[in-house]
Amino acid sequence: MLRHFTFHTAGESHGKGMLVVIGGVPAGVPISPADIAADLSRRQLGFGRGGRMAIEQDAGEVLSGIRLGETLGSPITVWIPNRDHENWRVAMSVEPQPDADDETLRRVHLPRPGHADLVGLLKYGRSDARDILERSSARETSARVAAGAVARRLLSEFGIAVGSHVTRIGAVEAIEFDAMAPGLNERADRSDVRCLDAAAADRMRVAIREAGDMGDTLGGVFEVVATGIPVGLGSHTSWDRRLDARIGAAMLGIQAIKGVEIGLGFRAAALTGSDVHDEIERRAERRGSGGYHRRRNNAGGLEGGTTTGEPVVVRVAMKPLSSLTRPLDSVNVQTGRPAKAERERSDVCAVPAAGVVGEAMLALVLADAMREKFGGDALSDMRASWEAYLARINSAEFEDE
Ligand code: EPS
Repeated sequence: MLRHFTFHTAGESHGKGMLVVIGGVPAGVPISPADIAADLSRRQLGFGRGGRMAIEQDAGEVLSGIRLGETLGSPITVWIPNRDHENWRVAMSVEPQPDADDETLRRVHLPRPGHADLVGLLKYGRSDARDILERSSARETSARVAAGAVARRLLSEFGIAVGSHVTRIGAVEAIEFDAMAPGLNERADRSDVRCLDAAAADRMRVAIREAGDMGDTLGGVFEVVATGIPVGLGSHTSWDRRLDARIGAAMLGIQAIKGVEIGLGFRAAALTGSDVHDEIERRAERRGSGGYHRRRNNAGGLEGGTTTGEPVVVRVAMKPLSSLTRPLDSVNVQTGRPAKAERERSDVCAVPAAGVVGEAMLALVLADAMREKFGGDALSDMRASWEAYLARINSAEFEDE
């Protein structure tokens, strides 16, 4: 889906590890392995995570594309080993294991409602849902976050920052904040539910603990905000070039995501045009938006599928995870008889971690749109093109200025 700044992930949750190959990164972007490791470890945190996060210590090893602290313009490969693989050597063996029984091979015949298990079994002609769930697992998001960290580093060369915070977990909703990206993550990361409202954060923790005690899980909502974006990323000219469509697809491509809103989102549908649309005024110092400014940002930084120069604000709804320790009704796909679904070790709530994944996906879409608009094999070419564009959109002469 991304055409100019691309990434491909590979790897199974309990296989040897996760791999990501990132393409379209211009040469000359300063980057250190610590930039990638920092986001990987942020993704691992969060109240409500299960036992697996005590095993993994994701840092990511760069295998290609970076030399002496700068990108080369060649594909960047990052390898994230699965420490847990040590406990899954036989079950996840590449070689056949004819002597191993179903239990040793950790075969799964009881698909979990809400999970990819059953649809994947039918579509791919498999009988063991392990063949499906190993890849549908959200462990794969570690590879996306590594790619997102590279995208974030590129964006920061242009003054663009991306952050996120949690606004809802289950029935607990935080008070609304006009959150701006610079400094947002530093504030959100201080809370183990990544929520800026301390009182709501306390109630979120209680709700997560209660759901866990009941063998249940909880979803929620996180908001991703990007600032410093120039006017003109995306395009009104074709449906698939509209940046809101690209952001929506990227967010819905995250495991367990069921809803995406931009700006006011669904709330705008209940209001009048004059309540919704953001009035325009001149503000010559706003060079990134061509000297214009919106009095508010109900549009979430996008009009006509194109960035306005105001912050891009995206809210994303995550369903409760589908691995329950008190499982729901299902069917044994070997016998066809009713049975309880597979009981797998699981997180109770992964919304705080999903916010970090949402940042990565937004950073990747924005990096793609920046490459589309400003090209550049070398960062210096890209910057020259960006500066020429800013000069052009700020060149209008007005009688009163
Ligand atoms: C996941 C189930 C859990 C999570 C995992 C995603 O793993 P396990 O089955 O090994 O207990 O911990 O998330 C990660 C490993 C991760 O790195 O985020 C699932 O079924 O999607």
